[in-house]
Amino acid sequence: MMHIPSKDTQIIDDSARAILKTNDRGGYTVPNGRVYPFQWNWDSAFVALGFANFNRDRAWLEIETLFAAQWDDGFLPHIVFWQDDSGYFPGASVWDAHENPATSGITQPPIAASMVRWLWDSGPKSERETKRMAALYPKVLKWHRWFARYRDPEGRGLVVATHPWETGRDNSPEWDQPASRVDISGIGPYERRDTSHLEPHVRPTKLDYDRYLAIVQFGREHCWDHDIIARTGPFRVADVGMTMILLRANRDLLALAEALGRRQDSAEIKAWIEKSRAGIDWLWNDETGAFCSRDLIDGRSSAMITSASFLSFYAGVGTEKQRQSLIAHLDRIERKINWMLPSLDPDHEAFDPMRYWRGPCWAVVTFLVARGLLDEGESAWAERLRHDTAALIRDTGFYEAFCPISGRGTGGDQFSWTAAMWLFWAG
Ligand code: 9WN
Repeated sequence: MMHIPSKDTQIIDDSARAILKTNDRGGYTVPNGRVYPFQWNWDSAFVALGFANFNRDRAWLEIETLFAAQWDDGFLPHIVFWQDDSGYFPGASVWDAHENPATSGITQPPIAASMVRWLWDSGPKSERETKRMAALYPKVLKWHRWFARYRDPEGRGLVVATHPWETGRDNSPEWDQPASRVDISGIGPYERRDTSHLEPHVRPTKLDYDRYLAIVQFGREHCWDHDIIARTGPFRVADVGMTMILLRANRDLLALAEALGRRQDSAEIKAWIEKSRAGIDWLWNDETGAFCSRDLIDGRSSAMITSASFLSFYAGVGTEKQRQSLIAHLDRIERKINWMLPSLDPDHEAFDPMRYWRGPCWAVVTFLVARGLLDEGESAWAERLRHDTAALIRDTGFYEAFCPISGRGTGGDQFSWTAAMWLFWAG
């Protein structure tokens, strides 16, 4: 366990930098050396912001290395297996997706564009950095084109997740119902590695894993043909988190396109933004009073308030009435727990404060929500979220996530993106 000897900010800053250096594998950073020994897509994007605090070159390199694994059609995988490591399951051979480098066959929340913009905006805008931004720009655009081409089969302006792992919120109760129709009868025996590093009660269940693997099997059987997967796969959900994140990322990409004078691209990106703005209301659940994910197979809303529901502020969407309803939910939730922002509404029956995405607070999502609240004029709420995240890290350490009631750490420790969030925002 990471022991923080003093509450002195300088010492915590040093610890955060030390974590990023320790988890640096030369060009990319592992989320946690034991539990996640490869490069993860959205982790790396967040980690770049942490590196920017003390090594801007290294910050750019993190995202450049991630895009070095981009497929020819623009797809950006959720894991890049730069080297072998038997400490994680499912490894490269289970995915059987891409040879060199070996990757998974699914993607993750597209925040890279936003991180590239942050990186560039917060820097000297020197010739060197502008060149790096300009070199990344077409790759990010290509990824977003991939989303437009493959991940909106109904043309709604929303992002369809084809695997719970794509959402980054793996075992959110939002996926329980949509994943229940996944046929797990063909799953043979397998050995999980996560539960040998961490206590099983903080991880997804065996049933969750059976379903995760069955969906991987489907992708593999269809040679990772993303068109077929998004149209006929066993799990197809319009994810409120990925949708809001892509909408914001497109706004950030547009700012980069304009800075680079890419007129034609700007028109294309603006059209995506408009489509999403118009389509997003389909995710609004009037009874729940929140934006919720929706199962594309049966059209049902999850009717659940998760931390991702509040990303509408980050995306810059929602009517005044919708925003007020969400703020009222924050007021209610805040009275039920001690630290914001839990990943699930504590009043929901599935709330489980230590189990992964079913309750714990995750610094990265809290950061995005806080950023959105700040942008939308809710500065007191933004500061509350920052303050709570800082307190959790200060008192407990750099855990993967935190219990919103006791403040205890859950998941892996010495976690890269938690360290990055301290350096960039909370600390
Ligand atoms: C599967 C690396 C990743 C995060 C995800 C988080 C967890 C992986 C796992 O770890 O997912 O991708 O094996 O549990 O849910 O958000 O990117 O930190």
